[in-house]
Amino acid sequence: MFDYLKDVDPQVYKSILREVKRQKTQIELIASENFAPLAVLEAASSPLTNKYAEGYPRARWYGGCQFVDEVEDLARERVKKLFGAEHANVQPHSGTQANMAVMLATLKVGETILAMDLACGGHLSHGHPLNFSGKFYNVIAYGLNRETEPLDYDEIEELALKHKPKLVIAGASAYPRIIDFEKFRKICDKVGALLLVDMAHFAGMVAAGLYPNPTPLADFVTSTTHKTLRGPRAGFILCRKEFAKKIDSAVFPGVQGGPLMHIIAAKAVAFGLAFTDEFKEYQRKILDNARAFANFLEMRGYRIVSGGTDTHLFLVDLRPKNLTGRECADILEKVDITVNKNLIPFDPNPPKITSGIRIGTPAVTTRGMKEKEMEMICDFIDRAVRYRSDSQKLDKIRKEVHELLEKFPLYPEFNGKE
Ligand code: DSN
Repeated sequence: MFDYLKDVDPQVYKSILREVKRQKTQIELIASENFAPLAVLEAASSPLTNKYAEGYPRARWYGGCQFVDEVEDLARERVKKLFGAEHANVQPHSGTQANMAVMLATLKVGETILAMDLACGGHLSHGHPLNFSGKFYNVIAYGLNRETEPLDYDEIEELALKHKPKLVIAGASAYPRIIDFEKFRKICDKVGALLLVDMAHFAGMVAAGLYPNPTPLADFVTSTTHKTLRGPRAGFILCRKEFAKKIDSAVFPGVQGGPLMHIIAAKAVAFGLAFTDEFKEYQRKILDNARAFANFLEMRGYRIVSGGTDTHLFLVDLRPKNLTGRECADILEKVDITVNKNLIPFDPNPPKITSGIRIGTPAVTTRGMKEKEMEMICDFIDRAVRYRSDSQKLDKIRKEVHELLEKFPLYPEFNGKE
């Protein structure tokens, strides 16, 4: 790998090697990250990057598009079949751009969106004041039940009746429970709102039948492709036929120019792989690992938000350990375990500090780890937290982390030397 790059641009080559080495030698627990299969990486680095293909298959602005048309058709057909959708647009470069296109297709500036508060687990592109969605639209935020921490559907309905949103968004980046799409549909029908489900985090589990499929109930479904779906870094939109034209024009020319055809090829590969029994089995293991992991941490005195998880991720409330999320993430980085600090519901700390961390199991499951290894990682975390001021003990844990990772090799093909 990188036979040409290392001579042509040694600086970039070396940085890539260092990053690959980091990925190999750290336990990756960031819930939104994963390791794409080599076939996906190959497609993403193919000469399809050379092709301009503004427009859609058989309706392009440039000549020479017959083969990239084949690729985009494959990606569209596969993702439609995977989720049972009437129409798919596979051009969004990211989940945020997918959401942006849906909003452009459905809302006028100043109209009202009802979406989950980022502080309760929502996403930046669902109406955060610093994001386009919060700047262009009137955003009403819904949250969680303070006692038990699942979504508060009564509150969502009350807010919908009061504010009459044009678009309701369901979906989150830090919510460990199953979202009841039927309840959302009923609320939307009551107030005449459109329903957008952003399934970026749990799309792989939907594909495997382990999480309810929002596609038959929602007007629009958006997603990324690089989280549980284990594809390239990108997005897509599903919708009913009646919205197909609006969505396609909102993506191009609405919010994007030329599509990234090499990435669309990589999406087609990932969608193809998601039909396999091996992929379904993989999603089942992600879930088993997340549940086991949360349970092991709970047994060591950490509070798990909402008491557990139905998905690939969970949130850990660190207050019983007198630790903030930022402190914990920094300690774990010292032993080569990567997590992100995360607000917990009704967090007394600000977003740059937080009282929690978010843990996800897609990446460690891709490396082949099972419940036994989840227990070992829990033990590393707990010891690192307990001995956080003892650098010798932290060094020992780091060594054990590396020993564990050596048993679950990642990308043996990328073995270049600096
Ligand atoms: N930033 C992603 C996450 O970590 O959940 C969502 O876009």
